[in-house]
Order: sequence, then structure tokens, then C-alpha cells
Amino acid sequence: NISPKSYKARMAVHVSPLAQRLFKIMLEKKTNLCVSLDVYTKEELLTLADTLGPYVCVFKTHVDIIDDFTYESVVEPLVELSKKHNFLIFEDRKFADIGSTVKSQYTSGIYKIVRWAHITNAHALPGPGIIDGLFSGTKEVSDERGLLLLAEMSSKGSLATGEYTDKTVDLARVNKEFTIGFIAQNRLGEPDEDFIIMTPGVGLDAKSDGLGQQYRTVDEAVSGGSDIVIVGRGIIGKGRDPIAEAKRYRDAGWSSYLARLK
Ligand code: 6AU
Repeated sequence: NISPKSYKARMAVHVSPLAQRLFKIMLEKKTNLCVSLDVYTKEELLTLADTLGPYVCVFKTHVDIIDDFTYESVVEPLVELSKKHNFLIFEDRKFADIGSTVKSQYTSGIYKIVRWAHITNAHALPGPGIIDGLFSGTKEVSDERGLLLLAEMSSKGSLATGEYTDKTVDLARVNKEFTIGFIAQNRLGEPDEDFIIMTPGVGLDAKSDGLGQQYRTVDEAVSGGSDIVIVGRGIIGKGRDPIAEAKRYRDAGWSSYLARLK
């Protein structure tokens, strides 16, 4: 429904300093690719973050699946790599509880997500308190933080459609400096609101994974209004050459973006 402006134009006027920083990284590195590092060991995580770092604007993590996780051995080197290769870190935590509980989950425990993840995400299901709770957690750090609401999902039979999606967009309107956008399959919001749309369920080879995931091509996602494509197994899956695949998805994403501007 909406054809977004260039990343450059949006960078200049965005209300969120973190969103501005993200657009800057995308323009400097010419990439709208986020690689999803869904791996079980810190060795794999850090090796992939170092080798694929030049090709991505964001790395997405699920830190709770890393068997040998410790804060010192995973988070600290990952943060160093984010500086070395100039990428943001997105912990895909999918918060879904009341404000008070998500604040604790965001700031405490062994992961202390707010300390290191530039971006995290949350379901809108609990209502506005979830955003308030997470936002209050950001007061514990001095760096900028951003939230993505799950407005739509890539999985077959997802319940996040129609009115649920519309109400999620309404919730995002309340605190736009913190709520920078959505996990979604389509462009959402009005053009002047400029939400960042990050889209999973992107793959150039497979159509599904046997467990409900559904894949679209990079061009289907970007031409439909996605700003950043999220790719996991298409790049780091079994038997793949992650560097070659990262280049392939980066090139596909950037050329679809340039085509959208025409
Ligand atoms: O490319 P894949 O299928 O290997 O990985 C997709 C990644 C996974 C999912 O947890 C995540 O994207 N994801 C999300 C996110 C990012 O929130 C939402 C969704 O609707 N679908 C989805 O796959 O790490």
C-alpha cells in the first residue's frame, strides 16, 4: 500500500536515534540483510558473526538456545564484533508478558538483554503495558534501544492478522522513539510514520521447513515494503556456504531496494 522513501531520506528525519544509526549502517555497508544466528554454541555464533559481519546491518540472536552460554564468553565478544564490523544486535526474545515481568526479563537473569541488544521484539498481545515495561527497562542503560512489535508472523496459520495487526500498529504509535517498527510481512502504518519493517520467512531455495515456517523470496519481501530481510537457514543452514549465501542475499536485498526506489 505504501512505497517508502529512500533509507537516506528516512535517516535524516527519523525520530529514533537508533533508527537513524541503523539506516546509516545500511547505507554505508549497502546492505539490508539481517542474518539470524540460530546456533547452539558460542564458537559457531562468534565465528559466523566475524565472517559474515561485513555483509549485514543487523545480527539477530536467540541467546537462550546457546548450550555453553555465559555472559562474558558470548555477549562481550559479540559486542566487540559489532563495533569491529559496524552492525546492530537484535535479540529475538519475543517478550509476551505483563509490563513488570518483561521489565525483569529484559534487565535481569543471566542474559541481561537490555545491556547489549540494540533491538529486541515483543508480542502486542498483553497490551500497552508490555511496551511501558520494556521502555522502563531501558532506563538502566545509557545507549539507545529499539523495540519491534510482532504485527504479523511468517508461520502458517498465524493468528496475528487483520484486527490484531491493526491494533498492534496503534500500540506502536504511542512511543515511536522506542518502538521503531515491526516484525511483519507487509508494509504497515502510514508513510509519514516511517516504521521499520523487518521481515523473516525469507529464503531463495526452500518454500517451507516442515514445521510451519513459510518462505518468500527477497524480492517478494522488499518489493512488498520490507526494509530489512531476516535470513537464517537460507544462509547458515546445513550444507551451505555462509559467506557465499550472505553475499547472495545481500546483493538480492540491495538490488530489490534500488528497484523499489525507481
Ligand atoms: O530463516 P529461518 O527460517 O532459518 O529463521 C527465521 C528466524 C527465526 C525465527 O525465530 C524468526 O526468524 N522469526 C520471527 C522473528 C524474527 O521475530 C518472526 C516470525 O514471524 N517468523 C520467524 O521466523 O529465528
